[in-house]
Amino acid sequence: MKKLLLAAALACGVAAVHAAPNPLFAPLYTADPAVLVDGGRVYLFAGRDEAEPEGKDYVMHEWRVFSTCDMVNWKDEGVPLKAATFGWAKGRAWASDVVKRHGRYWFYSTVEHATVPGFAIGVAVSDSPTGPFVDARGSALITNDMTKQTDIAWDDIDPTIFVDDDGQAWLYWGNTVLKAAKLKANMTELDGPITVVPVANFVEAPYLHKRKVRGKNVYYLSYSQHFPEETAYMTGPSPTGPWTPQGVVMERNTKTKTIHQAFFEFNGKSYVAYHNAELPGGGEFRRSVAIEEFSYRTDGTIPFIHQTKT
Ligand code: FUB
Repeated sequence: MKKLLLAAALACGVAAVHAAPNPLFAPLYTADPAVLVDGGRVYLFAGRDEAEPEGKDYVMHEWRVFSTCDMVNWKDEGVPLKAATFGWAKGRAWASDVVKRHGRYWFYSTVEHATVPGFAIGVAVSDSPTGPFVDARGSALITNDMTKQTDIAWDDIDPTIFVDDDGQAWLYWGNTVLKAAKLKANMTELDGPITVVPVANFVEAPYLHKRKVRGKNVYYLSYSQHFPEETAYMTGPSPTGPWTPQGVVMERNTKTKTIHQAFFEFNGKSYVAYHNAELPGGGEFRRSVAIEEFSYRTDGTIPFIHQTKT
């Protein structure tokens, strides 16, 4: 029976009945998953944690991409983008998100700026979801102006990119303060002012997705709150809300303080990707991506989703 299931999954003719065992992508330590479903495959992008076992900070130079057509067998597609690809950046390949638009793939990435203090957001583009991606602007899309007293070096991180059915692209990002802006159709320029979205206890990792509930569009804005982090979300009737807080859907990690979720649908099933640090040898700066399958309630809300812990 097991062999039959494996053969079916390998052929990708049917949806797998279970997902690959967590944590994923051993022996690599990976974090900050972003997911793109395209052409019958799931592409999962993650930063690679390269810190030593007793490391005291993130060491991240590149993003990795893995793909599957059955949620069981993952292919390591290599390195689609490095922080060094952005000539204006100092390094530090923090969280990112990828979207398809105009038949091309757009990679929004957090990196540390070389000349403007703090982190910034760049945009890279490729004709393939597995890259190679190239800098689409030659400069940062978002820089940290550090002009306000409340500005911190890492408050312009963690982009999530969402293109709505009307073609409008929305970028959300931030740490401590959640920010939002429209993008022009070229995907490389802001279209209007940056707005601040008030969210109690918001820390980082915003993620915007949309689905139909009883025939109506529901937008889900999920994020990490508190520190150590837990995953919470809000829902609204548009990409700008108004937002109704819906509570916590994933618990804190015990081995790392961050989570960073991405919700997606594939072959009629719902999943959330996130990271903890359950891979042997893991820790605060040696995290591991995992995926849980779940079912939305009939009213569209997300049930509490337990992490796989070892
Ligand atoms: O991976 C570096 C940072 O840790 C990310 O930008 C945050 O979301 C947190 O996961």
